Amino acid sequence: MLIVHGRITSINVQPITWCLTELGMQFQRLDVGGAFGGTDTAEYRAMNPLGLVPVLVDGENSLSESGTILRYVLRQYGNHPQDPMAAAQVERWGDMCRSHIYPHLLPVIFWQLFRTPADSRNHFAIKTAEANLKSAMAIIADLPKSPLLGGNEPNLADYQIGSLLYRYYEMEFERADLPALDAYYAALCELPAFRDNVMIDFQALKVPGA
Ligand SMILES: N[C@@H](CCC(=O)N[C@@H](CS)C(=O)NCC(=O)O)C(=O)O
Repeated sequence: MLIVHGRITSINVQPITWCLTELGMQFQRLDVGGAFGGTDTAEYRAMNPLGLVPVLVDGENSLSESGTILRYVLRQYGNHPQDPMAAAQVERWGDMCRSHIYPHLLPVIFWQLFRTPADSRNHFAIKTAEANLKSAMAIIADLPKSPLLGGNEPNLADYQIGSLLYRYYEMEFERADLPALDAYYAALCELPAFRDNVMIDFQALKVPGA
């Protein structure tokens, strides 16, 4: 059985468990990281020297980095295209998301609104991230030619982009008005595996005063 190390409130764990659930895989998720701890042991650092979640264990092998884990799972057990160019066409949107959406949404918007007391907020950083997200999300909103980026079933890009959207829509900041993105998110919200693994309340991650 596959083992996922990582608390379910982690936005990097959620795409992994969403994907495994969507594929009907048997797996066990262990509460590791955040308030649960467990990332500082020699055993854990051997799997991920950064001490971050998630880590996937498949038999004798372990992997870190959520994008790498997703690509492995989808190649080994899922629907990742065999053809290198077809695979790259999907991967580029996942990579675009990690380079041009994640860094504004998580380390800036989430960190400022949830992990920083209100009187210490960097409003310039928030405004800059909002502007960057508006243009990046407009590009994503233009992508779906069917309800999901991957057509009838989620693909790598859906897992990487879609898993950020719950926080994107739940946090209070200035977003672009993008009906196509709203429709894409609404389609994701119809998926039970998305609801169970991504739509996880994250209010408990707020620090006092935030
Ligand atoms: N690039 C890594 C980032 C992993 C990461 O930042 N994980 C966060 C949670 S979202 C973490 O482990 N934080 C420390 C903790 O939860 O103990 C990935 O994609 O897996």
